[in-house]
Amino acid sequence: MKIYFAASIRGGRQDAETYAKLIEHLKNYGEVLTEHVGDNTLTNLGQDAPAEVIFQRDYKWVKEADAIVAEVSTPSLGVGYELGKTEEWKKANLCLYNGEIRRLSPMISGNKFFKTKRYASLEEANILIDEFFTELNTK
Ligand code: 6K6
Repeated sequence: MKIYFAASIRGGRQDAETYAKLIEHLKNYGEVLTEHVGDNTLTNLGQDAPAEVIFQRDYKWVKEADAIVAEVSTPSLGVGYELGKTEEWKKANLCLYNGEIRRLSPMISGNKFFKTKRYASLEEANILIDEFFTELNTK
């Protein structure tokens, strides 16, 4: 199982620690292609790789992923784009949101294709991840 974990980078890194913990849990279910998203040392100023290289690699990874798990609490253009591709390519998905769901973009919360789930604690998020993969693996 290849898992693409999507979360804000340029959009803001205030939840980077949560991303890292979610990634640790996701590893119980497969290979997480995007571990760098949880890297605490990655600031919103960026890495050295040229944008084209990052884009091409991430595009390919979204395409080959079996499941996309996105943390969507912090608005991010990149995550929005990746979710657009997720829908185009009909990928299994879970969009995790920590906070008031009404603040989430209606382009995600209003789209029934996306499996959007609200969580209040890391434990809750991990349970939602467990439920998602249990359902996916019994399909
Ligand atoms: C830019 C800023 C920090 O690091 C960078 C360059 N590194 C990236 N490396 C890999 N994936 C990236 C990078 N920047 C954005 N992405 C992808 O877009 C990730 O897969 C995230 O899910 C998403 C974040 O988008 P923004 O718009 O918040 O950056």
